[in-house]
Amino acid sequence: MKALLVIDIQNDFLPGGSLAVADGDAIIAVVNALPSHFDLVVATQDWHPAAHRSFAASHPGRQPFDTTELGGRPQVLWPTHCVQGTPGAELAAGLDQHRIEAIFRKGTDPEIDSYSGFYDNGHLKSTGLADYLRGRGITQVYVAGLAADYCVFFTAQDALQEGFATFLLEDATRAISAEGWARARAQLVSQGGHLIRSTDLLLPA
Ligand code: VGL
Ligand code: ZN
Repeated sequence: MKALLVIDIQNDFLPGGSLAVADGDAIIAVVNALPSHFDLVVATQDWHPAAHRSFAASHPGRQPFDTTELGGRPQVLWPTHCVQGTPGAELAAGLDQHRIEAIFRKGTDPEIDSYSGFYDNGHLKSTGLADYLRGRGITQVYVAGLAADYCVFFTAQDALQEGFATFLLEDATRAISAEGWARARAQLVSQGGHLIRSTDLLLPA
């Protein structure tokens, strides 16, 4: 059984948003065409409290995209984004949500960031996504959404680690940093992940 994970397609990650991913809106039509190929569609939503420690605004004197440490881990300080209950945190209006059966929210603990849909960045707490997928008989996970080099990458990496056959839909994602994404995609391939395009879903298996 195959699941599509739709990662963080939220207003703040789209052009005009506070942590806009260049060309991020271009993936929406691609993602909207995917669900018919899947047994299950699940979404994630970055969902931060207003004073989240990953925000530069929570660190006086620091600027967005500076790096620091948080809980002993390297941390990029982000512009304030995806604050719980704000328009920027909503899934994109153009995203077709009718097949989305569950939405896993993450980044809710103010003290730790959470890129992956499965675990926080310290792998301290699970969102329950892995058990949910296993409970639905899922063995193959396909990942799409934003941003390629952060939440999509870490979600795909955890999916591999959880034992799912893992496919990243390259034309259904966009990155914050081209260099970061180049490193991340090489890492995924070295860990056994598959990089595919949505048109590959039309080919016989
Ligand atoms: C993301 C940075 C901070 C993402 C979320 O969805 O890729 N990136 N929070
Ligand atoms: Zn975030």
